Amino acid sequence: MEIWNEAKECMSRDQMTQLQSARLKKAVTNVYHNVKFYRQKMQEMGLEPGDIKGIEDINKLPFTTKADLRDNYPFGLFAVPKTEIVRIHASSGTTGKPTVVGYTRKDLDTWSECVARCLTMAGLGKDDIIQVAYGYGLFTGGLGAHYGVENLGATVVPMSTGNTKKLINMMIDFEVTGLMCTPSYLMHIAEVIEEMGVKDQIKLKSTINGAEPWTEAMRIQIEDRLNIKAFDIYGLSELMGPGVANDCEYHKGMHIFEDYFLPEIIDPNSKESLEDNVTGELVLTNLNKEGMPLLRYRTRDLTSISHDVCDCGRTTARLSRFKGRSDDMLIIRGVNVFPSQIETALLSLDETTPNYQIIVDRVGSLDNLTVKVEVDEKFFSDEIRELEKLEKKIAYAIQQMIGLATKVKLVEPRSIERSEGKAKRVIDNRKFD
Ligand code: DLL
Repeated sequence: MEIWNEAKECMSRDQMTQLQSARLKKAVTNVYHNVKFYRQKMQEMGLEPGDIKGIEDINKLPFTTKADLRDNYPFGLFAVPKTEIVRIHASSGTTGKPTVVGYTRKDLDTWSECVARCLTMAGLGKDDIIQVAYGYGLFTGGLGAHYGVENLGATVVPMSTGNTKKLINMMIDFEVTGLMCTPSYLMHIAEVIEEMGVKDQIKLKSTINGAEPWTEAMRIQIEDRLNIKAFDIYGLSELMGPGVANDCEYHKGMHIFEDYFLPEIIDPNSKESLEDNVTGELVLTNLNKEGMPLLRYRTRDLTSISHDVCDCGRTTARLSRFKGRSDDMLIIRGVNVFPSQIETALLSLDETTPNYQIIVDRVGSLDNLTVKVEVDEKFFSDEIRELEKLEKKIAYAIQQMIGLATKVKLVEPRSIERSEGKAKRVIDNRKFD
């Protein structure tokens, strides 16, 4: 379906349901016959492919988890002979074996179509010059974005990460209009543009940023800072890579490409489906992947879904801004805290920057939360009393947001390490046995 050209997915809900049901039935038959792991799981559940009549039967099917990918390392979940696989990506988690994904040529075409749709949503087209500053390599960000730009017919500048000044100089010389990188790297690029004093030479129109959680406040701040439009892109290597969903110019959630990915939101504990607009864990099923199709993959990402038609006219379902991952959630003195809540509190104040780090320590049996945040140099030349006043003000804003007393430590600009990929926001020094 070549629908990204006009940038409006105008299928009715009925048409979409029909398409998804037909694709789901095919996908289930395919994995039953070609992936031992799914055949065994379905047999254990007394399920046959014919029992799945449409998407209304989705919750009869087994879930897939990251542990299943690791247990079947490296190629155990491939549904085609290895000779059909033309590319492999892998992500190295913090523990255990990496998770490996394989793509057929058709999978790569689908992927580049999805990324092209995202770029169209961000107002970019054939005439644009787009820098890709996600890492190239086993990470899906660089190459995934790259082929999407080429599929759109725009010009790709494959920067990868590593040299921010060179990126900015090329941005000026090539009159670059689009940039794809993580939101935290975009903040750093903005900082360096300001330091170099070249903001008025930049022709950038849109940036497409994802691979890590970021808040709406941060998106707006960066738009103002660089005078651009910034868009949120979601994806994960297990299902494909970047380009599963992207927000449009209304920024009221990310449109998910439902013709390729069937979304569900579940309660992570009871595993029951949740209604529209209720936050839970996103579960995704690949509807037409050949290389490594996954059924009901538990992403651990927390969001909600809406099926209302968007102001832009697109009829695809929308995922609300990600709250974080269930495994990023900190439990501090029994209270659930997400880094994104702290970011929202920090960005509600004029004095702070989005450069922060959250440190959790355990003293005796008590957990302590410290938020290190960079503030303008001028606060350090002021009286110490002023600095303490500001720390209290920030601590109060955070407490209002998370309901917990927090220690705030103000630090000088540039003292928190910058990231060119996914930022490390949390340092948890507690030992869990
Ligand atoms: O991060 C793919 C990607 C590359 C997406 C470039 C967007 C842009 P993984 O390394 O497998 O793949 O990490 C996937 O990153 O499950 C989320 O937890 C998180 N994530 C990705 N996009 C967003 C986003 C790539 N827009 C994991 N907002 C996912 C919040 C995101 N979290």
